[in-house]
Amino acid sequence: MNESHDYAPDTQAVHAGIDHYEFGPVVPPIYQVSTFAFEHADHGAALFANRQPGYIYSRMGNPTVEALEKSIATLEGGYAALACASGMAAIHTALSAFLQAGDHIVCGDALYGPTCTLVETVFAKYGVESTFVDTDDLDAVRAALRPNTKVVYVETPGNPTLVLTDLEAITKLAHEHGAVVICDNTFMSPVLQQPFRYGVDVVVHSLTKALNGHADVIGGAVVVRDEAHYRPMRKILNHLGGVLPPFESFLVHRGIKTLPLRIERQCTNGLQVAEFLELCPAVAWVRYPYLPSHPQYELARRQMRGGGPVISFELRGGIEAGKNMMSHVRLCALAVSLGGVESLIQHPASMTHASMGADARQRAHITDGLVRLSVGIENVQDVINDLKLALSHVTRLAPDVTCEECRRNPAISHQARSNGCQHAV
Ligand code: LCS
Repeated sequence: MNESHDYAPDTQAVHAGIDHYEFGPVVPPIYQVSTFAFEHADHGAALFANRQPGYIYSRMGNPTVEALEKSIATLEGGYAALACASGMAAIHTALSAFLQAGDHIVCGDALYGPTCTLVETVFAKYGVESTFVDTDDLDAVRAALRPNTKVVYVETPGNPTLVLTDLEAITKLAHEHGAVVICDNTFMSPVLQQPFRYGVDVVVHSLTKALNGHADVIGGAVVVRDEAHYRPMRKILNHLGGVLPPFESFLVHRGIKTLPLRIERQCTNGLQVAEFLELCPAVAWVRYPYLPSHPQYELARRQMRGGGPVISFELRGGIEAGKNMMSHVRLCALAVSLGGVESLIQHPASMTHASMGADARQRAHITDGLVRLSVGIENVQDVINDLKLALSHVTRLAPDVTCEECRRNPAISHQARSNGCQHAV
């Protein structure tokens, strides 16, 4: 579908999707239009009948949006991409293309919270059954598959636990059962992981994250591996209507040019920050795919070209310690989202995964004390210094069972006392 597939990924990031436009601009102009005039009635009829290439109406196609779509399809090594209004719009579109009443979907239990909610509320309302399993456990996936299972949906690494799924193994299993595999590749981006290499059928992205990278766009994409899935998927998107507007497409396409550079820096920073956190007494454990302590380190090295920007960690002292730390960062923003140039820190149980409910979070091993950090492209020492300072507030609450003051002072809650106390500074 485009000509850049012969180049290396970092070259593709700069050039893929760029076409020849009137007056020779080197980037796609922003076609900020809703509709395109036909030359005559037969021309309009030919476009509608798909007998001739061209543009009709921007919900159905727009040159600026198409340039972005070609770029994403090239980077993923897919047949084509569809730019959507958000990551959730992309997931809704992709699931709608394969599911109908009476069907069943198997989902990983570690997914972005609203993805679980979409399946368990909207698709359930339409008569689609679902089973959530640990997709790291192939036996559990095999046991969950039913004759009416049409889709196996995974996110790897999972948000926010960073549990990995073996894409090659799960795809083989799903295909044996006649189900398609949809993989959310938001955390890795095509720079670090290309699910089509492992036979995955459809990739979805939140473009809001690393692909745009600058915290100024909400967007999503569906990427299809085969031509057979392209037309039906485009039709669904056209009818659901969640398309990405031209200006947002322009911004994401601009962001993609620096994606490999940004990701490289985020991987270097991410590993250094993860190593730092692992040595902090206030931190109970750290999850980062490229840390040898990650339970699936071997798989990470095989399937991914780097650890990515996201680190999860558990503070000793649970939720109170987490809140305390997050309230004391200065450089890292206390904000949701991830994968951008700036470091962001957040608390999944009360923020991104609150909509899942406590039971679903427990099933997905999202503990109340889990903190998620997305490392940006800043100087890594500045990020580490910021975390060090914030953690020093937690350390002040480190367990001190010998503190007389604590024992005497009834104003300190049991929770605070079990976390330690403020008198032990
Ligand atoms: N997929 C993943 C893996 C995500 O992390 C998100 C958003 C989405 C899909 C949905 O994308 P959106 O519609 O927001 O473009 N994740 C968020 C997060 O972890 N914090 O804030 C949003």
